[in-house]
Amino acid sequence: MNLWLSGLKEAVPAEVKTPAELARFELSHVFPEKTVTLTEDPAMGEGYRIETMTDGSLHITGGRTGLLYGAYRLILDRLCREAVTVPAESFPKYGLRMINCWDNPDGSIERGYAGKSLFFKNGKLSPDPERIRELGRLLASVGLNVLCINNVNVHFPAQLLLEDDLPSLAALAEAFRPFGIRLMLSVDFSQPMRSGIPTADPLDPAVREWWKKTAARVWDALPDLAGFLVKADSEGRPGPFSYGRNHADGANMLAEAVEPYGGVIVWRCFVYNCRQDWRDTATDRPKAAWEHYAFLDGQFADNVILQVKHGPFDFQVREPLSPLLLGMKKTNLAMELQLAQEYTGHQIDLYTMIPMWKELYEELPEDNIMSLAAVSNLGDDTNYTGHPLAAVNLYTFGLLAWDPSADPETSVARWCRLTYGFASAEEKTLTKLLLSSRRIYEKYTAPLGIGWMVNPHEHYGPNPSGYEYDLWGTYHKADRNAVGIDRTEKGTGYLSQYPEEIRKKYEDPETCPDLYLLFYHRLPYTFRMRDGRTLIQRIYDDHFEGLEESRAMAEKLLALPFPEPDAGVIRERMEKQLYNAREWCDIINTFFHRLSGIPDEHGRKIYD
Ligand code: GCV
Repeated sequence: MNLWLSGLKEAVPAEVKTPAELARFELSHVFPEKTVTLTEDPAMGEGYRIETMTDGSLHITGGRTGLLYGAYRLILDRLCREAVTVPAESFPKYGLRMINCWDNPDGSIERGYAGKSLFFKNGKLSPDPERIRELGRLLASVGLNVLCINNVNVHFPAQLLLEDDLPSLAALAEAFRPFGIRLMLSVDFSQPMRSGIPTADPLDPAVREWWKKTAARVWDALPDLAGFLVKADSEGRPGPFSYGRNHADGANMLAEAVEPYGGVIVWRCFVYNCRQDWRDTATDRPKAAWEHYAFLDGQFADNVILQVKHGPFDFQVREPLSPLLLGMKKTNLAMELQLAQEYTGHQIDLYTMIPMWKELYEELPEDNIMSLAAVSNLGDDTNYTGHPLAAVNLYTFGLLAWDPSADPETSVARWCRLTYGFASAEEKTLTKLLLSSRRIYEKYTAPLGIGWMVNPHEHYGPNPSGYEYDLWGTYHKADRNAVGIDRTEKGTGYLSQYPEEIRKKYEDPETCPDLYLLFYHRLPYTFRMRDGRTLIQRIYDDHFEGLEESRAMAEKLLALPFPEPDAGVIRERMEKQLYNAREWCDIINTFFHRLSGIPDEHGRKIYD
């Protein structure tokens, strides 16, 4: 089972040790009739150039890993039955193309929907070498080059990765090396305290010294470790705030320790008050990241990257681009996406993400960020992603991280072809269904950008007021007249964190794009949308349509000739999706109907 690489019949042997050896191995099987020659040009780094020679053979010139990426380019074109496009030259847009796994040492995965960890079991690293080679191949084939293997919530005994477990970690790093993949580790900001230091204050000399010595030991064992990933002062994690320091103090202290080894500190900006009193109207959670970081612009060391979730909340179906990604011009930034379908259907409901990512790029200049990261959707299920069709998100994430101008339709169609090799009409159907899946899911879940409304903690299925009187800052404030929070200057002021042109686009409910209406505005149910419908009618319509469309999607999808075991898994998950869609539709419509007392203009069934 090798997902979109099912056309590669030979497993990568353990003897393959370098990217160039891997490139030769792969090419020899896919181009047996043709000589493909390789020349390493270190100056090309991760880039490659492919040319046809006068004798008709192909030649790849590239840096150490560039050769491998060039080889996969040729191989995927060939497996797609497309003419190999040469001459071709390509360099990745972002140097760090990262997958963040939220795997715990006990083998569980926070927000994991595809089984247990591929790396950990019973408190220890114990990967299956064959699966690591399969995974490495998948990631390399789409150009991904950094894998953070442990949860950003660093629970004991994950700290041991920097201590007793270093040799096993070094072995894992070696296993990924032929695939051009470097490991990264999530670290516990308070870890020096495990060694008897009474504080983790980033300005304390003993703490600084501890991190320097630790970095020296770690990089000695793993010379190509990419760096450390840090969640600090967030959802109960330790951080610099406990010592009256800011996050530049914290990140720069770690950056100094890893700098001699070329390491980076990827510092997450997911910082907000997760103990908010729901009665407190002065605090608006989406404003938090900006308030914690914007004033520090320009103060971070060169080897610090701030990793910012794409939206200001937390991976909802529809959120605007985080203002931090537009406002910190003097800071290295990474945008964090989430392949794990935490709020987007748990890898049960179909949800193809590339259309959503492309919307983010409509407002994000490509050069504002220097790296792209995604929370992993992987686990030890045979098909790696739980739902076989969820693998499209991993594949397209790789393409986007290499080249943000990747076209959604072509990318998804190629994934379909590589994975299933259907006839053209069936491939078109599947491509279309996948591309429409996000919008369908959006229609039957929380309306028009309001987000949340999910079952608390688990985050699957509807519960309109599940978080309403809770501590997490995620309120909709629906009453009998109106719903939403005013985030304009007249309201919480969140919108003021954006540049002028974005403010203008969203500030007036009359002109604000519909799908963001309830993210930015508090509106009466009788508010007239631009198409003439009332807000409440639009909510009802979207939900009925979402349910109908998911039924139509199921019918078309289940008629496609998927092979087993995928066919069975797809059927089983689609049944659950249909149940979920109906629950969402009926519960959201009933919720708003009971509050507003306004009937559906079309007289469809809503419960009293
Ligand atoms: C790893 C959300 C998730 C948490 C996750 C957190 C984060 O709150 O529900 O499981 O923790 O985001 O991104 O750090």
